[in-house]
Amino acid sequence: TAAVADREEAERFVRQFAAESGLDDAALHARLATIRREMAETGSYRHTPEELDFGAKVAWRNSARCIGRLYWQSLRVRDRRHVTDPADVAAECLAHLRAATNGGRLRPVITVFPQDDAEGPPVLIWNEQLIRYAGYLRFEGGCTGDPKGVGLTELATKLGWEGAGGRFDVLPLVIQTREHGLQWFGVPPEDVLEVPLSHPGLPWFAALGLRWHAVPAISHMRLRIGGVSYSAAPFNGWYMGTEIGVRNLCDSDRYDILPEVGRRLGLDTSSARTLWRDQALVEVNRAVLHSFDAAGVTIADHHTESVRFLRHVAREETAGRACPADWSWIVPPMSGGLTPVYHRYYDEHRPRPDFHLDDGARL
Ligand code: HEM
Ligand code: NRG
Repeated sequence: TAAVADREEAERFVRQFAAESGLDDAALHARLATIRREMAETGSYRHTPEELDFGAKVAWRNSARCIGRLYWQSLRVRDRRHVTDPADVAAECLAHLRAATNGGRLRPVITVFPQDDAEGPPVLIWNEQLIRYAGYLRFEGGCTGDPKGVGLTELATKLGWEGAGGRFDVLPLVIQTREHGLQWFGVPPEDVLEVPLSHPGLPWFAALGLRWHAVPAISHMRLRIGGVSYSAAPFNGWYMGTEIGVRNLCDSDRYDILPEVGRRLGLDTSSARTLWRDQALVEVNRAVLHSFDAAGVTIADHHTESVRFLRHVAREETAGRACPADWSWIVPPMSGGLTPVYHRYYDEHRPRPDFHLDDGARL
C-alpha cells in the first residue's frame, strides 16, 4: 500500500505526546511498534482518542497567526471520526455550534471528522466557516451581503439552495462525500446566535441594521497531526472585536460601511488627512464590543487579548518552548502601536501539529 501518513512525522508526534503527557518508556515503545506495524499493513494509522485530543490542542498552540492561544489547553475535542454520512456530518456541525455557543458563554471546540486516506478526504466541508453570510452580485454592479460569501453562495445556488437576497443570510453547509458528492444542508436560525449592533452613544447606529454572528468557526483548514491529515475539522474560539469591527465591516472589499458611518457622524470626508475614516473606525469598534457585551456574548478586545497573548508567550518560554508567531497577523488591524504585541519580534519556526490551508486537493 502507498504510504498515506509520513512515518517519521508519526514517530516525532508520538514521542512528543509521550513526553508532554508523561507516558513511560515501555508504553511509548509499545505504541511505536503498533504504529509501525499498522503503517506497514495499511500505509497509515489511527490516533488513540488521547493522541487526537493532544494533537488538536497542540495544533492550536502552534497557530502562528492566532492571538488567542493562552487557553489552548481548554479546547474541547469532539472525536467524530466515525461519522461519514453527509446528513450526519451536517448534524454534528450543528451540534458543534450549540456546544460552542453555550447561550453566549462561548467555548472553544473542535470537531474532528474522518482522516484522509489514500484517495484523499472522505468528508470535505466547502464553507470557510460554519456560519457565514451570503453575497449576491448585483446586476448593476456591487454586492448585497458579504462579498466574501459570493463563491459559496453561487455554489449552493447551483446545488438548489435559494437565498433570500438579504445582507445577512446565513449560508447553508455544503458537504462533499465520495458516495453522495456535494450536498447542502440549511443551518437553522436557532443554532445561529447573532448580535444586532448598536452604539453606546449614537442612537442612529442601530438603524444601520448591522449584525454579526457570535461564533467564528473555521471549517476550511486541514488539521495535520503526526503525518495524518484531517481535512474536515471545524474549530472555534470567540471573536476579537477588530475582526468584525475593522475587517468584516470596514474593509473596502467587505461590508465597507465607513463612508456611511462617516457621513452620519458629520465628519469632513473631503480629505484623508481629516482622519475621518480613523475616527469612524473607532466608533464602529465601540459598537461591536458594546453590542456583544449587552447581548451577553463572549468577545475579546484587542488591548486585553494582546496582553494575554504575551502572557502566553512567557508561559511557553517557561515550559521550555518557543512560541511561533506571525507579527503581521498577531498585531491588531487598528491601534497596533497601542498594543504591546506590536513592539517586539517573534519566533519564526513553524512546528507541527498544525492547521493549514487547503492546497486545493479535492475528492
Ligand atoms: C487566527 C483570535 C481561538 C486557531 C486568529 C485571529 C484572531 C484569533 C484575531 C486572526 C484572524 C484574522 O485576522 O482573520 C482568537 C481568539 C480565540 C481563538 C480570541 C478565542 C479562544 C482559536 C482556536 C483555534 C484557533 C480554538 C483552533 C483550535 C487559529 C488559526 C488562525 C487563527 C489556525 C489562523 C487562521 C488563518 O490562517 O486564516 N485567531 N482565536 N484560534 N486562529 Fe485563533
Ligand atoms: N477573521 C475571521 C475569523 C478568523 C479566526 N478568528 C477567531 N478564531 N477568532 C472572521 O470571521 O472575522 N477562533 O477560532 O476563535
